[in-house]
Parts: sequence; C-alpha cells; structure tokens
Amino acid sequence: IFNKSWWNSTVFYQVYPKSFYDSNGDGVGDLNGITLKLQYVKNSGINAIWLSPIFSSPMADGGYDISNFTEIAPIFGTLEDFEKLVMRAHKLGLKVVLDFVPNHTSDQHPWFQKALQGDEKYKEYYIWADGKNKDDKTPPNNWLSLFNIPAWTYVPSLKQWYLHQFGTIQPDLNYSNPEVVEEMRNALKFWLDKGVDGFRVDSAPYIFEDKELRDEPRSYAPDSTPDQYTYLEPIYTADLKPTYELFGSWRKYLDGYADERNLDQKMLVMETYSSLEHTLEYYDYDVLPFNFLFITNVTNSSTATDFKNTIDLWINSVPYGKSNNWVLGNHDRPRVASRFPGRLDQMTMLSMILPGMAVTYNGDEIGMVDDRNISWADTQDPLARIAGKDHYAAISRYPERTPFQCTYLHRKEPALTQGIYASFTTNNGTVLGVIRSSDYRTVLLLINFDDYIPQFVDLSDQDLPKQLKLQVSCFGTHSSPKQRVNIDNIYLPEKAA
Ligand code: TEU
Repeated sequence: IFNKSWWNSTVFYQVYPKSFYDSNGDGVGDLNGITLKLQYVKNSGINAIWLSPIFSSPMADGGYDISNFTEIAPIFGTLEDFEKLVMRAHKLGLKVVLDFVPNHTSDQHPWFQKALQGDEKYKEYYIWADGKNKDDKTPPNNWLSLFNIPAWTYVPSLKQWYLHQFGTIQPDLNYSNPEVVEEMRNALKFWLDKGVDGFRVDSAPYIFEDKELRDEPRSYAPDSTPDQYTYLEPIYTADLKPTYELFGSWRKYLDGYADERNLDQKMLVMETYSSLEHTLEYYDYDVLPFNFLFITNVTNSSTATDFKNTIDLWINSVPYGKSNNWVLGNHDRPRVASRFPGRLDQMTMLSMILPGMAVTYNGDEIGMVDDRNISWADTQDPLARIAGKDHYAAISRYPERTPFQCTYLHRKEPALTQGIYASFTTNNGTVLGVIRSSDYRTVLLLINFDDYIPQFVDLSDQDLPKQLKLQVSCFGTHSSPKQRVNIDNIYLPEKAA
C-alpha cells in the first residue's frame, strides 16, 4: 500500500465537463471554463483531475458515446483550448487524466456507419452474429445490456445482430481484431503526445466476450426480473482473461512511453464494479482498479464496525506494495452528501486519511446533493429513458450531474456585482440574513450562528424583494440548486461539530 507512484498520494478530482463551468454562456460547461477554475481546484488541495469524456460525440450518453476518439467535442471547445488547459494545469502542478472509453463507439462513429453500409473492413471492427433462428426476432443469445435491454440489435440490411453491452447507440468494439487494438493504442498515443498524465478506463470488464457467445446462466439475484442486467450472471461478457491482458499491455506501453521520454509515470485506472475477486485480478497485471467499496458496500445505516470491516477487507486484499485508492462518488451514483446525510465531512476525511489515492467527484467538496426534481421531459440519460416515465426517477443519473454550484461566488452574478445590499437578523439574533438584489435576481444568504441548535426560519414577515427565489448556493449545502424552499419554514442546521 506504500507505493511510490505519484497517484498513490493524490487527491484525484473528477470533473464532469458539461456541468462544471460555462465560460461562454451557451448553457454548457466547457474546457475554457475548466481552465478558469484550475486555480480553485489547486487551492482546494487537489493534485490531479480526471475529465469525463470531452471527445466528439452525439452526447446520447453524456459523451460516453464517442464518434471520434481524437477530436474535441465542439460544445467543449477546441484542441487548442485543451492544450491550454493542460499547460495551465501543469504550471499549477496539477496532473490531467482523460476518460478513455474503449469498449464501444457511438453508432455515429464513421467506423460503425461504414459497417452498416456493409464495408467488410469496418464490419470487423464490431461484433456481429446471426440470430438463433436466423430471423429478426431471436437474438444470438440471452445476453442483456447494462442498461437493462437485450444486448443485441438487428440490422435488417445486413441480416445480422450487433452486440452492445450498453445502449443500442453504443456498439461494442471487436478486440479480437488486431486493427481495433491498434486504433485504440494510437488514440492513447495521440493524447499522450498532447501531454496528458494518464487515463481512467471506462467500463473496463466488458472489452472481450466469450467467442462462442454462450448463454449466461441465471444469477443469484433473487429479486431481479428477466429484463434486468442483474438477472443473469455475467461470466461470458465480463472479467475475461484477454481483457486483463489487454490492459496489462497498455500498462507496459505507458511505462515505455514515459521511460523513453524521461517523464513521470502515466496513470491507468480502471472503472470496474466487479466482485472483489475479479477486481483484485487487475493487480496481477500491474493495473490499478478503482476501489468502489464506499459506494457499493456501505450505506448511511452502516455501523462503525461495518466501516472498519469494509476498510480492512480492502486493505488486507490489496497486494503488498501496490497502489491503492478510495472512491467517494462519481457521475453514475447518488452523491456522497445524499448517500450519507450529515456525514459528508466524515466521509471526506475518512477517504483522505486512509492509505492511497482519495477520489472525489466535482461538487462533493462543497457538499452538493442530488437534485431529485428533474422532470421526465428534461431527462435524457439513456438508463433513465429505458426505465420509462414511471420508474426513471429512481434510476436516473441526472440528479448527480447538475451544474456545479460555485459559480455564484465568482463575480459574474449581476446580483453580486451590482445588486443592492440589505441585511437582517432573526430567531432571537441567532440567524444572519444578507440580501443582494439586482433587477433580475436576488441572492439571499442565511447563516445560523448557533453551534448546537438548528433553526427554523420564517421569512414571511420580512420585507423581501418580490422576485426572491430561494436558490441555495455554495454555502447552502443542504438543498439542490433549483430546489424551492418554503419561505415560512427554512431549515438551517447547527454548526457542524
Ligand atoms: O459506466 C459503466 C458501468 O459499469 C455502468 O453500468 C454504471 O454502473 C451505470 O452507470 C450504473 O450507475 C460507464 C460510465 O461511467 C457511464 O456513465 C456510462 O453510461 C457507461 O460506462 C457506458 O459508457
């Protein structure tokens, strides 16, 4: 666990570019926005950032559907913007790690488009099979996608089915084809040449599948229904040996790249929600797997003993001398402040005191919570759309992807740059209220100065500007950005212990 790699003593910060910081006011976060915030990142004690995908994409799955692996998505900026970002980060002593999505492409990728036209070379880039009954009704086998739909889609013009372990718009690449292996290696090199410090590898377990395409057996998950991914045991679609070997070869490639140029080591970290046994197998290939136990194995009702057991289990499992890490959250799971209400600081401190890299998702450091009020109409997450209007809310990943709430603090908000000032105290002088108000918007800050007693504030008698919408900003860590609170009953927790 005491490993010399730079990442072993790193606070690693995931940036979700779309909702991080919008520098040009088009409603979408961008690379220049990230660059502008690097000083904030640095000041927060972070020493490496990982960017969720920034590549050309129809954005049907938040950019995890890539249509060109070596091009920056225009909504995020240009290659030049990216180069500036890397330069600025390095100047500040921050490492920059990219999200690499090798398992699949977008269906809009030119490779897949050519495959659909019957181009033999590019058809071999993907995985095709005849239906069981050679018709358009029965897929080649019973495999399910992680988005809870069949893993095969029929293409009438080719009279064959293609494999997708995620959405239908994310056809799986065929790694038995050496040309695919080479294309992806070239993509790695392209970004290494741009100066990146490593890669977070998306959906690591699913790269290779059983060549015989055997049916998966029923899983032991008793509650799952036949359309759910968890209904089957993924023994032919995940964690196969050639997958580990491929990543082992990437590890060697990165080492060689860095050695030849006398650079710092390059990071390679795997996204895998596999069993502990399969997760640990990555270490056999000198590859670092994310440790998701704080996401998967403990909840808000876990006891101190549960925590101790979970931590000990991991620490005792990591092979001696290998690097280690603790992930608190990411863009796919409810936020840490929502999973552990009132325990955000404890969880953060825990991840920081344990040996190895601490991994934080943007917004968690300021206590952002999930926004559970996103309408069906506003929800484009494919996982949620597949679940349908009645069930989307519980499964949607949009609640944890809302705009980063620190923009108010930046002097771009007219209410803060030009707004008039007013203030008051209430609740027997325990609560201070500060108002800044422009023509368009009012910002209200409430601070409870009582160390021990939470306060319920009633503002209905206060002389407040009419358009006051109580939007809780950076400091109001207990509400989501667009959430309205009742003006006659605002809850302010006591000062945290
Ligand atoms: O997620 C891979 C993965 O294992 C998902 O099934 C994850 O568990 C799921 O989102 C449920 O929360 C990665 C990305 O992190 C995710 O955003 C993408 O949608 C997915 O790959 C496909 O690229």
